[in-house]
Amino acid sequence: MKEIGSSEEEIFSYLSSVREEDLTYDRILSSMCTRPHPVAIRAHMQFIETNLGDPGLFPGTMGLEDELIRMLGELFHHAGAGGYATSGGTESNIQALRIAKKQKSVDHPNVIIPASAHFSFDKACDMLGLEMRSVPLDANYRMDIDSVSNAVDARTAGIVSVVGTTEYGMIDPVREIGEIAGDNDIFFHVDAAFGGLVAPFLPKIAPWDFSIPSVSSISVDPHKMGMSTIPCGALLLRDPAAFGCLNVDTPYLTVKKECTLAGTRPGAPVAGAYAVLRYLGCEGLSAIVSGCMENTRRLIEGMEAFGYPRAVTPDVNVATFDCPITPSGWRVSRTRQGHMRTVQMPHVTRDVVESFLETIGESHA
Ligand code: 0PR
Repeated sequence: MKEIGSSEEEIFSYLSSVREEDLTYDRILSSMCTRPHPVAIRAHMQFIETNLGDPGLFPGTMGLEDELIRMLGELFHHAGAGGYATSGGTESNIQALRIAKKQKSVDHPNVIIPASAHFSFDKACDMLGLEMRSVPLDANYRMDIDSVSNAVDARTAGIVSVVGTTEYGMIDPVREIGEIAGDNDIFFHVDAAFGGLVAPFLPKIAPWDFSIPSVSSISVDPHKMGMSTIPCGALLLRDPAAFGCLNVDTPYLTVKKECTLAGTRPGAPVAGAYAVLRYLGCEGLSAIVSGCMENTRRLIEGMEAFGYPRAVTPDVNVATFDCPITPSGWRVSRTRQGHMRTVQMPHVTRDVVESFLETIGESHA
């Protein structure tokens, strides 16, 4: 740090130049984040100094967090769900597995996760000393039901399914896997970090949320398809009291116990998420999801016309292709199997899709 401070002008001109090095979302098809909605940005700025880590000082913001959780709980068919706003899917998944582990007091506990699970589960299992039993997928990249049955044993503390897999955009057979969890009385976590704000708005969809009695917890990230400011995830529990096993004493705070992973927690993205969900309502979110799904179908159709077949027909707005080329000037990613992976986020409009296909056409020619 310099001895003497710099002028604001100097700093902000430097910051502008740094920002210019960043990519803009226009040509990014590899991300599950998007430009935050203007309403989210406005609410975020209004709550910029709030800290949910000491909620007694910010009772208004704490109430807003409760309202956000209630909105999400209702959307997932359980208005009485407990929950709190996390920094994203990683924290939600870690916390869910902490609870699963605490509820099962056995030596060498294991958790069963699909091979498609996000790498946050590697982190969670490493931190928690859980054996991670990764089970294979079926031909459509969904968690294989029989493999789950075979992997369960007396030391299984949790089963995880994914709604909207990171790589292929698939929804696991939650009901069937839920039956296995229910029959064996095992904590069942649904990672809907991406799909939690997509699946409720899809026209034809099998139940996947708290409407399935054995679903214990759900993670969902407003900072992905909820167009909220980063960082905003949420962990919801069917039984709010189940958070109690994570409580630590916080003697000098305004609340005497805390179950969250982070201490200091920003209220700003919570306000952002609350505002954007309330502003859009189910109608607005449905319109956004149907646009993203329409763009996904158009991209698949366009790519196949060039001879690049889809890897699978996705359940949510993630399209993957057997396509070895990477169009210049665009960001796409590659799955572990080497497929081109694209995510049709709200910033990936119909015009963006057409322009992407044009570049593919030029590279193809
Ligand atoms: N669960 C699922 C199903 C996810 O897809 C993700 C992240 C997580 C959990 C973890 O969420 P956080 O990253 O919020 O902790 N999925 C994206 C991915 O890994 C995250 C991402 C977003 C990566 C934007 C890159 C990017 O540009 O691909």
